[in-house]
Amino acid sequence: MATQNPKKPPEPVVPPTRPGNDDAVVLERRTQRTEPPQMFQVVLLNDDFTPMEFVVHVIQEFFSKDRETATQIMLKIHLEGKGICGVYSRDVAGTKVDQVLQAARAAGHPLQCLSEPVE
Ligand code: TYC
Repeated sequence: MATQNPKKPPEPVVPPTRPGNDDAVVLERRTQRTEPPQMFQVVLLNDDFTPMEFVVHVIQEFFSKDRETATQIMLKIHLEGKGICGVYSRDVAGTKVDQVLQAARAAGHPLQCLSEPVE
C-alpha cells in the first residue's frame, strides 16, 4: 500500500534584500505643538441714550451674568466708556455681537457692541 507523501510547502516569496538597510523603518520623533485657538472678547460701548436697565438686561440675557454682575459691568462701561462682557471663540463672539445689535436695534437703542482678539 502506497502511503501518501505530504507535499513540500512552496518556498515563501521573499523580496530580495539589498545592502543599505532599505527595508528598515525609521521613526522620526517630533514634538507636536498645537496653538490654542485665538479667543475674542465681546465689548459693549457707552453711549448717552441707551437706558442703563436695557444694558443690564442685555448683559444678563446674552452673557449669562447674574443681575449684580451685569449691573457692575454696565456701570463700568458707563463710567469708563467700554467694558468686556465675555470671552469666546471667534464664531461665538460674532454671534453674541449680532444678538446684542439686533436686540438693541429692535428696541430702538444705539447701543454698540464689537468683538476683538484677546492679546
Ligand atoms: N450711558 C448710558 C446712560 O447713561 C448707559 C449705558 C451704559 C449705555 C452702558 C450703554 O454700553 C452702555 N443711560
